[in-house]
Amino acid sequence: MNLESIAKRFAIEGEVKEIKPLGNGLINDTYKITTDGPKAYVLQRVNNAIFQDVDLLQRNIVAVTGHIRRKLEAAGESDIDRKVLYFVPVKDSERTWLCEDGKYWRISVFIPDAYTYETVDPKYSRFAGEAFGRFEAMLADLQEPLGETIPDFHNMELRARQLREAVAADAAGRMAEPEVRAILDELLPYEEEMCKAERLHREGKLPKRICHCDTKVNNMLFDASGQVLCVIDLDTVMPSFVFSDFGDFLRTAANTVAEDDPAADKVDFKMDIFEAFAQGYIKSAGVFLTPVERENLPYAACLFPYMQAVRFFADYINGDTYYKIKYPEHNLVRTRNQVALFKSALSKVPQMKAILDTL
Ligand code: GN1
Ligand code: MG
Repeated sequence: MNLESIAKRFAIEGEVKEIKPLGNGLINDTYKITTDGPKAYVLQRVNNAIFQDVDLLQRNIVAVTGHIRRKLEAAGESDIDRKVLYFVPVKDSERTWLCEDGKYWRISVFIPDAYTYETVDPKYSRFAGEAFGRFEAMLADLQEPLGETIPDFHNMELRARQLREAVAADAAGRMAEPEVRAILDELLPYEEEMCKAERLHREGKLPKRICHCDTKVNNMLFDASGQVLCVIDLDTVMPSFVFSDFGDFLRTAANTVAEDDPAADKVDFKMDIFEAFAQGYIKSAGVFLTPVERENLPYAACLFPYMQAVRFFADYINGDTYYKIKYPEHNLVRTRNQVALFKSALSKVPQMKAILDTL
């Protein structure tokens, strides 16, 4: 496949000089394009096995980035091109995606002098909390309805059902492994408790708002001084519970180790990261959060490691059909890690509540 010929079909400036891999996402393939012009670009192949409606996905993203851009302009912000992503249209078209041989492509302008991190200290965690809260706040008045790019993406009831289906089908014959049984027995008792958000929503007590839904630490760009420039990886921006953004950030940032570290005994949920993130988040999101949303933030901090454990585990049982893996046990290692994080977070709920009470 010729990446350069794909790139040339978009309205980019200058001649392509080099295209090389960028980042470490588990879903899409990402490349950086350098040109002889003033701008560099990010080329991505969107994984359309996972994101089945790329047109809807790109329309969501264009609506969101356009809305944020207009807000930044109205607020008289400087350096706006580094504070919101811009997707380049295909030549002679308004569309921002291209399908070639069944593969879907898009290009955004590369933001220079920006840094991503796999871990954060409390100071950066506070900046991140504020940035994700601001992201949600800025989108609160978006008129255009957004579609769900992955239907029921963070629906715990669905994820629990998918795990049960994986267990029943046992497609890879992995249910015979004693450890797999043991992990299942460990996870199931919490299922009902973890499905609380869907119940609250059905009872009309919990709204859906536009959320980012993939608030991993490395989905945020910082400038050299540590200020947050913008939020990236917008494929999953869709209506969800605010728990998504609060919980998924802490799932990656408050873990003492990476989500796939095999040393599950070293996993611990870091309260200083929680406290700083909560401070930042409440500062910018406090204006719109309802009491039910606010009082359930500790639940969100437990829900996301739990949901991720269920998702990694179901993928392991299914024979690794969803997440990219680097070795055969990778999804099992990820599962153990997330189960340990879930348990650590659960044991710290009283401390989380005490912190939130002070904010
Ligand atoms: C995937 O796109 P990426 O690799 O940041 C996944 C997230 C998971 C994450 C686990 C669309 O995110 O939901 O939390 O892996 N994205 C999708 O690392 O499933
Ligand atoms: Mg990512």
